[in-house]
Amino acid sequence: MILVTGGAGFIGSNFVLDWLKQSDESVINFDKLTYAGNLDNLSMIKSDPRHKFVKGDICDTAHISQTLSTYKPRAVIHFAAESHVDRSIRSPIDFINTNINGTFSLLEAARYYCSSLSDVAREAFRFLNISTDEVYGSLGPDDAPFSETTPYAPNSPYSASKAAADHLVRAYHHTYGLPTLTTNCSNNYGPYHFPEKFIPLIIANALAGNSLPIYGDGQNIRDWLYVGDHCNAIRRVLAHGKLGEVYNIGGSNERSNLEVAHILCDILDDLIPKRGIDGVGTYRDQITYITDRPGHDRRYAVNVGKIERELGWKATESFDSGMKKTVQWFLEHRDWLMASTEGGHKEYGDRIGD
Ligand code: NAD
Ligand code: TDX
Repeated sequence: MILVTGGAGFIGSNFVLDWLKQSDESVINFDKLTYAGNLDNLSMIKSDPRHKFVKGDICDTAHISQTLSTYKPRAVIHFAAESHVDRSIRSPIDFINTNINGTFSLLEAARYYCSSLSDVAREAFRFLNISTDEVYGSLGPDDAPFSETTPYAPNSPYSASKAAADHLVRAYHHTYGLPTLTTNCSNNYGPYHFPEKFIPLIIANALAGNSLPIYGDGQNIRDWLYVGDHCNAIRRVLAHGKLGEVYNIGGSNERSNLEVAHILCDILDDLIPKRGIDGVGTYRDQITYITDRPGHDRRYAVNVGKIERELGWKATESFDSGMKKTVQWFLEHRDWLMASTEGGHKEYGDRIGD
């Protein structure tokens, strides 16, 4: 079996669902269930005996060690993190605790677990660290996309904490021989995306008749990847990645935030037309420019040459089809969207006053 951390979050739950569709191998899902973790994401596999949920904190080394020695997974795939840049700006402490100290605890537990394994099992064991393109910092308009050799230059408490985790993973490979792999992926979108993030937030606010908040001039660029393509890439890296190596993953879909908002409004106009005073209206009318995010990275773009060349991975979802599928999914899961929006705002609001 494999063990995933953070498997009740956005990417982790997509990964667990995908994994069980394609494999008979069981999954241990170790998750603290923060505001971003939601077992409803996994309701489809509620009674599937191949999925075992363990509620736990990755900062708790003893609990992880006990989980590893009970289930004896052949791999750890580490998704668990605090993942929202705006929250990291308001209150960095949880990012330091989970992303840095939590990854350290997990590495320690994995190191001791590994040393207890037989030669054959140790040889097969993998520790796959799921990271982000944000560790490379911000690109200018004419800069080449990030490659695996781009120097780290994180700009937010979130990306700095992910960079620290990546360095620890690297050090555990070089110093202790832990069989690690790291992936640095660009912005994901798709089902179960938590509605504090840009794409689901725009969809949720559009449907609720609220303003669609665009930071600054709306010209910041992200490289969007459909979450299912990310899951495929992770499986590929787990199966064929070279130990100690880093693989960048991206969608080669660079879009400004304003373009993304326009695309979402146009899809919604098509699927669920808005009634204006004179009988016609467009969701674009709800777009509102607001104060920029402090330290807002201007542009991300990822060079995916290495994973394509060495592991034969290629993104299969086009941006157009992925966005349509995503909007459709949210329209079909409005209860999920409303429940997540309410839960997230309550928690976020509580913290704003801290
Ligand atoms: P998410 O915030 O949706 O989910 C995070 C999950 O981790 C939740 O289920 C949460 O309960 C769990 N978690 C948080 N702290 C924990 C702790 N201390 N112990 C155990 N579980 C804990 O995040 P996501 O968007 O799914 O991102 C998953 C991973 O992928 C993260 O490491 C993130 O940095 C990385 N990543 C995300 C994106 C993206 O676009 N979302 C892109 C590249 C990389
Ligand atoms: O209300 C908003 N208005 C707005 O203009 C929000 C929430 C965001 N934005 C902008 C900021 C970014 O330029 O949209 C862009 C995307 O923002 P987020 O969805 O918050 O994502 P980002 O900050 O790019 O980080 C995401 O991608 C990389 C994930 O949250 C990270 O976990 C991942 O590592």
